[in-house]
Amino acid sequence: MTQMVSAIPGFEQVESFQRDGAVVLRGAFAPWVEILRAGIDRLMADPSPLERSYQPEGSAPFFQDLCNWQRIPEFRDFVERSGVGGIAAALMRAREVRFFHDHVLVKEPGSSVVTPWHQDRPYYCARGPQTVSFWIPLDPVPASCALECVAGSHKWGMDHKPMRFDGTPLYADDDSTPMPDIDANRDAYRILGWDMAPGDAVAFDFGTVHGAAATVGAINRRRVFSARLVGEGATFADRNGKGSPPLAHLTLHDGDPLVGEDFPVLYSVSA
Ligand SMILES: O=C(O)CCC(=O)C(=O)O
Repeated sequence: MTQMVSAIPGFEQVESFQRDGAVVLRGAFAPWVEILRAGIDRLMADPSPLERSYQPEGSAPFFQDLCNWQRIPEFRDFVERSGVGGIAAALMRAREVRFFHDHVLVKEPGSSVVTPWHQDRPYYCARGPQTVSFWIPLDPVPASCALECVAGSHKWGMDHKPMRFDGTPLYADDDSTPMPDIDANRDAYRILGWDMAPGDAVAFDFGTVHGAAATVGAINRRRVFSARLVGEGATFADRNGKGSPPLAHLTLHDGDPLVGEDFPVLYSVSA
């Protein structure tokens, strides 16, 4: 089978990812735009049980669904043939890379839903020293409603209190530190954001603080395919049934190596 493999990031991009916890990769997945769009059409016509969409009154929908790569052929094709594992390996400086999960986020123009500032790490049912998500827009997205990342926040040394996107805490009696009010104090942070073209990607660490504006006033859809991967040493994290993704069929225990057919090895260097 032929591969449609994207360019491996260069030294500067790897340094930026390591230092800032986020980097933009221009055109990295451009050959995959039409394929992933077709996959999203297929998914939206037949969402999974994990679909969770938001549509406040008067707003256009924000569709989300995850863990569909084994069911949607276009997504499986991307996982197996895009070379995303090699790109992740370069950015994380990893010797082995596993796929963690896929996540589709479609904000229709006119969605009032703001993606609040958060880190993914305290939500995920995986932890590890090497992590990366690729946020891949399939439409042009101006910086005003694209993903924003707080540079260096993956090295703040803490996970902030995970909240549901409706503003309630995910865990009762969670006394961990709340996320600071970044919007009230934007000048205090180095906030990274870019005008994005279809097939570009923002690669960011699971610990990086990130968010995205609403699409009120946007002229086109904001279809995003996100691929999340881990390097060596990743383990299963038991979050008392509230971990994301909610893969209820897993038999792993907290601290077990993150292995199994849900998490295929996409890249490996033998010693
Ligand atoms: O696309 C968005 O609005 C948010 C994306 C996000 O939070 C993520 O990919 O982890």
